[in-house]
Amino acid sequence: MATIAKPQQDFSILPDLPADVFTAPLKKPAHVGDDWLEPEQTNYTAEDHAIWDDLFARQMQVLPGRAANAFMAGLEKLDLGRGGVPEFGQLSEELGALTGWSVVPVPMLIPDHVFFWHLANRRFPAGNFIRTRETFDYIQEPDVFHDVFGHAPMLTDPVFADYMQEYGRAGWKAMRYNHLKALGALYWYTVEFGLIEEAPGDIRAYGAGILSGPTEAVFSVEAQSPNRIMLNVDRVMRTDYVISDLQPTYFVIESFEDLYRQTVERDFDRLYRSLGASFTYANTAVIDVDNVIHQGTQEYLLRGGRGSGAKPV
Ligand code: HBI
Ligand code: FE
Repeated sequence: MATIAKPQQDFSILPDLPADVFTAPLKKPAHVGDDWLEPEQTNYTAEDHAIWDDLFARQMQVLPGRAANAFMAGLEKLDLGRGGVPEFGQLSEELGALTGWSVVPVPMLIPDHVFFWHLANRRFPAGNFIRTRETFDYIQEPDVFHDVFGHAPMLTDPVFADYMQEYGRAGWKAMRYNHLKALGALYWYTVEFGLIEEAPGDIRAYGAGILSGPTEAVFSVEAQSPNRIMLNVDRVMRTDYVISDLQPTYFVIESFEDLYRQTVERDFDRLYRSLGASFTYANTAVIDVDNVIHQGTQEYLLRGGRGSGAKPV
């Protein structure tokens, strides 16, 4: 049967996608090859560099005491506040020396299987552009600030670095089962919107989607509205997610080791065979087996969420 995962796939060159796998049609720009990599990094203007510096300064107002220690240490190790958009060659050398990862420029959102292939090779694809003053607060597509400020620091953590590579490998398996939505939920609730309990009662954010913006950095760890639930990989992979507003639920890990262990120990073949076509749990659900740290009021969502003027309380 063509959809059964091979035990260990070779990712040295981009594998062919089986014909029965569903993919979103993305139009490849003429100047990139099958790897979707830009020939070189954008030559950012002085204004672009100033935008990076202002975004950086804004985050530093809110991250201390709210971002995970591993993230703050990563910012420091990579010296991401040295001024201006980082040069990927130098950044990759520094990251490479720490965990073997590199950062490579891509024009836009790239196809899932290409994204996963880069991750499986410890390359993180980062947007080759930066937002403008007009889109300072909210952008649709991930730019270099989200991708580098948000994601690169965690790639300096050896365990998290391995988790991201495993995720890339797992992506190919999920695609062969046509259950990428389920694995996408795991990425969403960990890599993008994950929280970690660093000490009893001390909840910090490590997700890039949280840490690259000012509002959710506070909301995720302090607001009364959202649920905070200890992460269980099975439960998370059955949970719906929304991409355009503050999260109604965050999942909290006890350590990166535990996240890594839960992920590699879970038999995803078996899980995918048991899944239906849609998610079992709404993104607001609290279920009886959950280990709940905080049951949210959902006041923000009930008042109308983004665009309603509701305060992120
Ligand atoms: N492309 N550039 C880019 N950045 C992403 O984060 C990204 C992507 N393509 C696909 C993708 N993410 C998803 O497959 C995962 O987030 C699940
Ligand atoms: Fe991201």
